[in-house]
Amino acid sequence: MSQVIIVNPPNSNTVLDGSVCTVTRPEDHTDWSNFPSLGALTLASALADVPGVTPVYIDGTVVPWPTLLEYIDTHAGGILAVCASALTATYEAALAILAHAKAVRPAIRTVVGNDHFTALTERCLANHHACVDFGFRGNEVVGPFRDLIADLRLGRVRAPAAYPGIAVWAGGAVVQAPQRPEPVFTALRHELVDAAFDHTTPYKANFQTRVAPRLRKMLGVDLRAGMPVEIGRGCIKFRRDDACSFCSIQFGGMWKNAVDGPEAAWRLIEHMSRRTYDYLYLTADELPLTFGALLRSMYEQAPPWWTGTPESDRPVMVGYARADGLSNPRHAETLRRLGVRQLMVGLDAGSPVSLKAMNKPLSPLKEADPAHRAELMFEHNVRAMRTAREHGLLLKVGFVIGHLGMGPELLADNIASMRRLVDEGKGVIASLDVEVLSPEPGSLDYRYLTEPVSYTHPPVGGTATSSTARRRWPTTWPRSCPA
Ligand code: B12
Ligand code: SF4
Repeated sequence: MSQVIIVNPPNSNTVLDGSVCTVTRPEDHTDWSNFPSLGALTLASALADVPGVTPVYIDGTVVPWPTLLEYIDTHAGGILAVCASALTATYEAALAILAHAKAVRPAIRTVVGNDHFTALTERCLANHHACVDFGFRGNEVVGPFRDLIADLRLGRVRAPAAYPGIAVWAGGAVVQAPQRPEPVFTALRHELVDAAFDHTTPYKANFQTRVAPRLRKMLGVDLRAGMPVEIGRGCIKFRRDDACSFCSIQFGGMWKNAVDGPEAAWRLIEHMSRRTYDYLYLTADELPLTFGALLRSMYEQAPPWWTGTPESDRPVMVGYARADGLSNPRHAETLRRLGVRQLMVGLDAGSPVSLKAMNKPLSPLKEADPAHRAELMFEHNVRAMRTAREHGLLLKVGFVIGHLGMGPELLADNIASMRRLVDEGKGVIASLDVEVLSPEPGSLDYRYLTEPVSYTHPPVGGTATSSTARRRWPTTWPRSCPA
């Protein structure tokens, strides 16, 4: 059997000297290394039935760095491929792992995927093709990744078109194959989590010290263990390729994807809760506006095992929502009835100029007086907090402060607006995460800083669901902006 290692690297700054911390420090991140990495488990599970291949799941956020590298040293002779998931914060660590594998045994093949690679494919391959043999862009790549590994096991590699979503360095240039749609992968093989290393013990220990006490205090529930659950992925704003300017989520070829209806969603939730996970982290980037129909039909078709379980014994769900989705009481009620107790919500506060600069509104501001629209959005946020309070939902509020072109006056305006909102949210805001803008690769802000002022936002795939939108940044800023 050949081993194929799927590794979720730790944040680079935690393991590599000189690598800067560009995100919240892991020790300050309440959800850090509390539960299995769904992306890595998905890819490992997809390989479980490939003949001659043993998938090896390693989460570098709980397995110590020297142990991880040592595993590659010890098993080098039997390793077919090392595959790493790369976010911007983890990309350098991912490269170090792949370079290590190549140094130990050059015949080991290396594969990389996830948001950082998707956003910066050209640059990653141009600069690092010495240690990256294959990359995959976007989310819908599980099938092609499995096909690639199966072919590598047979000692062959076909042309890129055989692996939709792949990107390779060939003849001094990047060669890519467009993504194709595929269903959300749900056949998870949980036994892989502890097959090579005991991940569960540290996950549970972290969960018990970070998440469980907080939820006990705020909701009065005792929780055992957490697990991310993907009933859908996407955000309503991706539909028109109109993400907030700081958003670095790479949706790839499909702006939204979901499991096949309410029964499939319930099956997944039942599967998780039967495995004693009682804190389910719904990974969808936005729930009420993007997946409203699915959530409503889940509520209408709730299975007997769920309706027959007392509310206090049901798993607690957490997820993401836009404030304007939550301000609708119908949405809040559906979420609450489905067992969602906590929501991560980005607040849309600020001056009209700031809202526009961050591309926050769902519909264009031009339709009405911008100041009036900003006030309406503010009201939406106040209503969202009121509705959440009425339905017993706790909010983890996020706010990005700063945007390109912001000056002292706008900063003061935004802080004042934010403070008003926080006052309104007393008793319903469980935690507040205020981040200073740090444009990450893949975001509009990053592209604005690194590419010409006007550009075409390229679709990753060629599917019907991707769109091409030409977006122009204001070349003249209002007087209060220095740019
Ligand atoms: C849930 C989540 C978390 C959870 C992870 C839970 C878990 N253990 O699984 C927690 C809260 C722990 C977390 C932590 C972090 N996260 Co996070 N997270 C998400 C979120 C909302 C969903 C990810 C997810 O599970 N999706 C479902 C799974 C199945 O998909 P996936 O992981 O994307 O993997 C698929 C593809 O990407 C691809 N793929 C992924 N890896 C690989 C590797 C190979 C070889 C191949 C072929 C394919 C491939 O195939 C997979 C199957 O479809 C995303 C937003 C988003 N929509 O992506 C942010 C997001 C990925 N996180 C982000 C960040 C910044 C972080 C942190 C760095 C934050 C911090 N301060 O430390 C840490 C990193 C932790 C680490 N080292 O792993 C950013 C990344 C931005 C960027 N450009 O890099 C995102 C996009 C959110 C955002 N915009 O801020 N996160
Ligand atoms: S920041 Fe949130 S609301 Fe804005 S585009 Fe990204 S996921 Fe959607």
